Amino acid sequence: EAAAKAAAHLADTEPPTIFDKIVAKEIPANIIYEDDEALAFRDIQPQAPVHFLVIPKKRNGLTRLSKAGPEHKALLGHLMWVAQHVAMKENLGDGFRVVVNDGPNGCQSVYHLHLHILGGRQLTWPPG
Ligand code: DGP
Repeated sequence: EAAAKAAAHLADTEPPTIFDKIVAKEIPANIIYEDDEALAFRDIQPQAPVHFLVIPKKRNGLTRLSKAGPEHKALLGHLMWVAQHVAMKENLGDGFRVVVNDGPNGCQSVYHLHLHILGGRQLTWPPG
């Protein structure tokens, strides 16, 4: 498993994104949760009263969800756990939404995997 993780990291030849600077605390962000593997911070363009992002600190090849391999399964599960953990701390007990935009058709703009968590109002369906 360690070898697979190292291989995924070596395969990550995409340029770094602004999220690496947020992880490194080189640019400010409103960080609301942090552990060894994940970071949660408020989205700079909030689409709901509560809108935060959950990201892996190390992208490790996960420029987008569709790049996920078996070696990413545990990390992906952890990010989902963080999403609901922070959502509860943010008083979103009445419900919230988790979104992953993937690629051009998904309107992804930052190529470092991130979960959007949106809540604090009645959301509508379908999304745009
Ligand atoms: P996506 O379109 O799914 O790739 O979402 C990227 C999100 O990242 C978008 O909602 C805006 C947010 N974002 C971009 N740059 C920054 C930044 O420098 N700081 C913060 N807090 N959020 C950012």
